[in-house]
Amino acid sequence: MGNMTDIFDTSRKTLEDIEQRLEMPRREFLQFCATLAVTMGLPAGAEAAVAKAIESAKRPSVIWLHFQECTGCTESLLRAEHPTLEKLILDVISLDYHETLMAAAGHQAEAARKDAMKANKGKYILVVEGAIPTKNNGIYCKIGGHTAIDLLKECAADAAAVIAIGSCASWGGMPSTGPNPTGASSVSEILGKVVPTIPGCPPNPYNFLATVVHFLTFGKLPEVDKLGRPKFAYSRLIHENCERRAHFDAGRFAMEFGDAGHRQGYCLYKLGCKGPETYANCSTLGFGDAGENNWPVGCGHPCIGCTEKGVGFEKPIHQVAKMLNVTPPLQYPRIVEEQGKAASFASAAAVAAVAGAAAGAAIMLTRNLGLSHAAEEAERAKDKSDAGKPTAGDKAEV
Ligand code: FSX
Ligand code: SF4
Ligand code: F3S
Repeated sequence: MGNMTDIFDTSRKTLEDIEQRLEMPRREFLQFCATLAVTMGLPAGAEAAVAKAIESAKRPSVIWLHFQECTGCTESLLRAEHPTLEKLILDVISLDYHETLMAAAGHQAEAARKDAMKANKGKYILVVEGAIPTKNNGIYCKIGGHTAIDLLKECAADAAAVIAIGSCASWGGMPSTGPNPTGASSVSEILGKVVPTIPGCPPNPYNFLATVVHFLTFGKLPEVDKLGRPKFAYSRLIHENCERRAHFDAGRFAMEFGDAGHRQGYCLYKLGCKGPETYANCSTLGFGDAGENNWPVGCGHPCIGCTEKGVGFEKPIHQVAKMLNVTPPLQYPRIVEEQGKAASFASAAAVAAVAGAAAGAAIMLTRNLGLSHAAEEAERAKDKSDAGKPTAGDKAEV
C-alpha cells in the first residue's frame, strides 16, 4: 500500500474552480456530493468532506484492466450522468490506462501501462473488469503476449488498492457458470486475498463512484463484507426495499408477462424474480439517472440475481427464489425501540400495532408462498408425467 499523504494533494480549490473545471453549477456539485454521501450511508454533514476530497487538485492514478467480459461495466459507467465519465476521468481520477477508452494501441498501449505503473508506484488504484481464465495456463485471455493471470499479478503488486468491478471480476460471473470451459476465476481467487468487489452485470455505476470517492475522502476503501462487497450497497436484499413489495405481501403476483397483474405492476416473484435471495441496492438506487424505476424490476423484468454467485446465470430464470428472510422493508416503521430511550405509551401502542402487522405479513407470506410452492410442486409432478411433451414452462398457477 502506498502512503496516502503522497497520493492526495491537500491544497484545496475553491468552489468557483470546481464550477469551472466540472462545468457544473456549484449547487449541482454539492447535490452530487450529498447523493454520494447518502449512497455510502455516511452521517449527515459528510457531504462537506466528500466535496473537499473531490475538490482536491491531485487525482489518484487509475489503471483499468479488461479480461473475460462484455465491457458492460464500462458501458454502464459511461451512462452515469452525474458526473459523466469524461468529468470523472478528468476531475475525480486520472484514468491512465483503459483499453476501451484510450487512443493508444499495441506497443504504445503497453508502454502507457508500464509508464503509469512506474510513475505511480504504490499509489495507483487498480480496477479489474472481467474474469481471469486459469485453464491451460490461462491461454484463453492474453494481452500483449501476457496472460490475464500474469497481468493481474504484475499490476496488483504495486497498487495502493485493487477493486474488482462487475460480477465477472468479483466472483467469475457469466464466464464461470455452466461447465466453465476456461476456468474463469475471480480477482480474489487469483490474488489469494479478498479484494473489494462491486458485483452486478453490469454493476450500478454509483456504487463504483461512491467506492472511489470514499477512497478519496477517507484514504481507504469502504467497509466490506466477507465477499468484499461494500456494506453500504450490498447488505440488504433487493426484496427488502422493492417497490413491488406491498404486492408481494398482499399476494398479488404477475403470472405471465403481459397479463393483467404484470401490467398493473404486481410482484414478479412467480415469474422467477430472485430479489428475495439477492443482496444489492438496485431497488433503492436507480441506474444511470434515466429517471424513476430504472432498474430491472422497475422495468417489469424479474431480477435474475446478477450480483449473486450461485444465483445469477445459474438458476433457471423462471425458478422461484429461495426466501432468505421476511424482514420488512426499510420504509416500514421499526419494530424495536432503541435501548436507553423510554418508550411512550403511544409508541408502545404503535410498536404493538406494527408487530401485529408484521406477524400478519408473515402469515400472509407463508400462505402466499405455500400456495405458490404447492402449485409448483403440482406443476413439476405434471411435467414428470408429461415427460417428452412440451410443457407450459415454469409458470405457477394458483
Ligand atoms: Fe459485462 Fe463487466 Fe457483466 Fe462481466 O460487467 S456487464 S459480462 S459483470 O465484467 O462487462
Ligand atoms: Fe420485488 Fe421481486 Fe420481491 Fe416481488 S419478489 S417484491 S418483484 S424483489
Ligand atoms: Fe442484477 Fe437483479 Fe439488480 S438482475 S441489476 S441484481 S435487480
